[in-house]
Amino acid sequence: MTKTIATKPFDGQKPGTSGLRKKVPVFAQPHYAENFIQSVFDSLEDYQGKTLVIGGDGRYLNREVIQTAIKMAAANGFGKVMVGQGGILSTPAASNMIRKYQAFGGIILSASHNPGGPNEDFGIKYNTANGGPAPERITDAIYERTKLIDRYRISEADDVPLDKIGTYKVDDMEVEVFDPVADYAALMEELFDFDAIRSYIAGGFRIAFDAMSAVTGPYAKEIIENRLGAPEGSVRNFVPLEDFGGHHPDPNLVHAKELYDEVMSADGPDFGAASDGDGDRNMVVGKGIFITPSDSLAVLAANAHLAPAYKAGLAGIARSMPTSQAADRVAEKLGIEAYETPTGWKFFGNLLDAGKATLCGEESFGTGSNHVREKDGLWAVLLWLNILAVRGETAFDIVNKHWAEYGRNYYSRHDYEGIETDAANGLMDALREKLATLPGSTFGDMTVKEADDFAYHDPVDGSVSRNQGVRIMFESGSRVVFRLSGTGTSGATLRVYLEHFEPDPARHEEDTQKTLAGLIAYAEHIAGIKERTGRDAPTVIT
Ligand code: VG1
Ligand code: CO
Repeated sequence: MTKTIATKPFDGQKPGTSGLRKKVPVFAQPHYAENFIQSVFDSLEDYQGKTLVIGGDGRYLNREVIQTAIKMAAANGFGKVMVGQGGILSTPAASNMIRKYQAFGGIILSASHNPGGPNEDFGIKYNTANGGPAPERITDAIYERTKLIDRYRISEADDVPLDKIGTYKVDDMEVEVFDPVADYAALMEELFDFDAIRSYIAGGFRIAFDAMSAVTGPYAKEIIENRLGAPEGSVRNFVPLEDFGGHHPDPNLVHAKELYDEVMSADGPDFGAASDGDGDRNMVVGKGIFITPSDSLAVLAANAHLAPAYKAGLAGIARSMPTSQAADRVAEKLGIEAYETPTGWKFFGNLLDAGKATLCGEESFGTGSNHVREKDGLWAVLLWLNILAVRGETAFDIVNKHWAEYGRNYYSRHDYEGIETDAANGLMDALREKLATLPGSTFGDMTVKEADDFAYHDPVDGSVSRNQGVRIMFESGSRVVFRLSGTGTSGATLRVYLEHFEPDPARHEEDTQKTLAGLIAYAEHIAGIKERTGRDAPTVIT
């Protein structure tokens, strides 16, 4: 039986860089999640009788909202829901399920790398039939709908037994509870040379993978230990917990420091990797070297042909605007197109669908390819393993040789988290006002060449996305980029992206922060960060 429930709009249900993210107490208000889910359905057309994939990263509220979403899908006329066992489904695995089973779309419950728990974060994201995050046209429509919504539909049926694989009924709708790992693991086995990786590991190569008590645990256990033969214990923190063990499931040098230290120690593993809450991010560390996500994208692009799925070469490489330009140099050498998109994976979808790009990446620990329409943490780790196994060299040597060949893009991101929203907006507005006056101005020995507020013209559908970040580019090729985060749940986060290109191999062993000191000083000078935000140092440096 279906009920129609009267409701009133909530303010601020605007999807950000990657879906709607709020604190759990906000999400747990009566009708809050329901309003958003109904607004998603109301913004779609022709889904009657079709299939919806549902799953999440296992965080607090995951199971409750999954039950709600299933009952609402039934009441709104979907023909079938496919849901991961235990409510578990990583973001890239959800993308694969949507594509493989030709679903109409999917609902992913996650706030990614943000902490989970009764007072932490929760999120809902809608993905379309190509398996990718809904484009702005749809997220804008969803937001408009949330402002007007006055009723939602929900079935009165019982909860679905999420822990038991099988097929159930919710009113007339079928619900299939499936193994969230099997199809994904099969896909990875198609893409990569598992035999080569298996022998490399059997030969003594040691990997440590930290699932950070988040969604990748079951995937990494199955793939890295069971299928690739890494010894038990190679995958750690592999049980998804509702509060991620009280940690930030954010794989970077701050939150995955233990793993980093271990790989750097003389008797530690040869290679370390970690993934985030929903499994789409990756951090990779080789002995003696932390590989920045921007460098990782460039090195993976230069070596992708060593993996079976990419042996015919790449169609093109896409990176988000703040990501370093290291990948562009690889594209140039390969004679393929390089694309620059706004931050957020949704902008890669059209390029991948149109066959224009094969690999995509973001500086924020995101890398992926045309195998799905999301960034994919484990995929990146496996591509690294495939390359290491085939080349038989250390990650340290591979990256250093890469720099020697292409030059090194020194790169860092400085985040100022939890600053006042008004101060953050004021800072960005003031920067925008200055843009026209900047070209030709100097700071120390640096001269500004161009400055703008990045606008993206999608080459596939012609859509235009403006105000995607302030870029200041110097004659030397160095850059400073400023933008505000679109994934936070309290206050504002200012991100400052710093990049300096160094062609000379004699200068490839310098300290990154020291090398970028001039640009860091310029960023403070031009934006007045201290004066406007009261902060004299970033909260996170990656
Ligand atoms: C951040 C990253 C961005 C990434 C987004 C979603 O967005 O900078 O590159 O696509 O998170 O990733 P923002 O707007 O906070 O800078 V995930 O793993 O949080 O879904
Ligand atoms: Co994520």
